[in-house]
Amino acid sequence: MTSPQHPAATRIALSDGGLRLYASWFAEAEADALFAALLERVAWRSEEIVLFGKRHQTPRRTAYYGDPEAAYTYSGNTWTPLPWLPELRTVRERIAPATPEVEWNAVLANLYRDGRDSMGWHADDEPELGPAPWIASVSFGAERTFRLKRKDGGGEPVNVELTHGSLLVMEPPTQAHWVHALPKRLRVTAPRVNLTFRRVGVARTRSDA
Ligand SMILES: O=C(O)CCC(=O)C(=O)O
Ligand SMILES: [Mn+2]
Repeated sequence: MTSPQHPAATRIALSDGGLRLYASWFAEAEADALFAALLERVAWRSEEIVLFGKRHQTPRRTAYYGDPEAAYTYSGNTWTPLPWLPELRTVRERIAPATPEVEWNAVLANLYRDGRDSMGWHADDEPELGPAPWIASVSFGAERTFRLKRKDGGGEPVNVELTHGSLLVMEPPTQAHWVHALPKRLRVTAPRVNLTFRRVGVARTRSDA
């Protein structure tokens, strides 16, 4: 249950899925402090992916934290989780009331240094996340547009502005039917940190634990 001091979710209904957006889940001062700490303390690194046999640096910095069992493979890389930082534990605890359906055991942190950094179209549908993944996405820093479009090309794309201190929950079966991306925004000169909380492994939600 959402406690009374938290803002209500804006529900964004999708065909075959749904989003809950809490624009100010974190109050300004708390968001500022977490943003500063994460910028400094996360072990940001540049990731290399292989696409059609060619190596590329992804246009952002990333780091993966979680419980030891939450090893994760995507884009051909296996991610061994780093042990939780206190700030990441704090964020996990703070979002728990908004996502009673899931016990998060991992988080992928992304740093977009400025508007030239981005993330291409994809779904968070790796086998490790199970058939019906929930995703909770927390944003700090520069406001950026998060875009979704249906995998089958139907309907209109959906844009969601992700502000400092916001929480976006993607409900199942969104990942099965939609892809999402964070496009470049060349006017943006400030950094943004995004944390996507995931449940990696066998018992994925409280109901099937
Ligand atoms: O930065 C964002 O808002 C999106 C991140 C994302 O889609 C991911 O980490 O899988
Ligand atoms: Mn994603």
